[in-house]
Amino acid sequence: TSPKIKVDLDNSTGVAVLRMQSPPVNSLSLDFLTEFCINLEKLEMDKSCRGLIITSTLSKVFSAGLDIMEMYGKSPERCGEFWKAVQEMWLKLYGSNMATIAAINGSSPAGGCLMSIGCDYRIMADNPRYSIGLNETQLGIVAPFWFKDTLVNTVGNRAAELALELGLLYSAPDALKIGLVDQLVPEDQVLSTAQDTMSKWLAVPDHARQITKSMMRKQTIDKLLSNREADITNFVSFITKDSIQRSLRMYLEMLKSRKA
Ligand code: CO8
Repeated sequence: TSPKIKVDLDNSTGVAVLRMQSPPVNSLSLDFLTEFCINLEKLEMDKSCRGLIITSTLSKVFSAGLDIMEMYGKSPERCGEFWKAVQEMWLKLYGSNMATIAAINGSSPAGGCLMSIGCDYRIMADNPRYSIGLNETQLGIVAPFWFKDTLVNTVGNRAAELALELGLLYSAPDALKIGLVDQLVPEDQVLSTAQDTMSKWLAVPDHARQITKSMMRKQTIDKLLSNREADITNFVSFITKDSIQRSLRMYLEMLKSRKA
């Protein structure tokens, strides 16, 4: 199978661009997440890499979030393995020592939004047709506490409460209004703006930036680290329930029928 992720590290700037290239929608399957984590780990250990930009090669979609097929009709063991990989992706990204920027060049629902808010800064294409948000409740599922914590850390408690309870997907302009993204730029400038912005982040001494980032995020990360097994058990028992499986099936059917 061809790689779902392509990484280019520019040794002169110390900036890596990670491109998600898994059609049709960069959904986060177990394979995708495993590949993502391996790449992140490699960059994290590479002393010459100081900044990471995450973007998509697909037109219109950054990432559709977790692969719903990984949560539908799968064994509890497999669901547990999948969830562990989702946790790992978030732990590695949210806790990265690198400066991280999401160059959001398309829609970014649910897990795609989690990946975006796991970065230090978000630049989104100024296209009202693209949306971003944690829409879990609309699928009849519940965003776990660490999704919630990451959102609260990004937009504050009240905006997070509204966003999560209603499962809101925000258009790019609305996402900017609530601070879910930091900047909108024309679609063809998303990556170049991310590169320019990165040079500002990298002008700050690494050690000071890293300690500060850890100060801001450590508590949130430690909360998952000390509850990892319980969080997996919780996910598996929730997602394998008949009622939740029915909700997911209805949502999948809705997704398919929408195209016609
Ligand atoms: N997983 C699997 N397949 C998907 C997903 C997905 N997340 N999203 C889209 N697909 C499939 C579609 O069904 C379609 O399949 P097919 O071609 O066989 O009909 C194909 O990908 C293309 O999709 P679209 O035609 O919809 O593509 P568009 O370009 O029109 O739209 C979007 C792209 C906007 C990304 C749209 O596909 C969309 O909204 N997708 C759904 C996104 C979503 O709601 N994701 C939620 C995933 S759940 C999650 O990430 C967090 C879960 C937390 C779990 C907590 C439990 C306790």
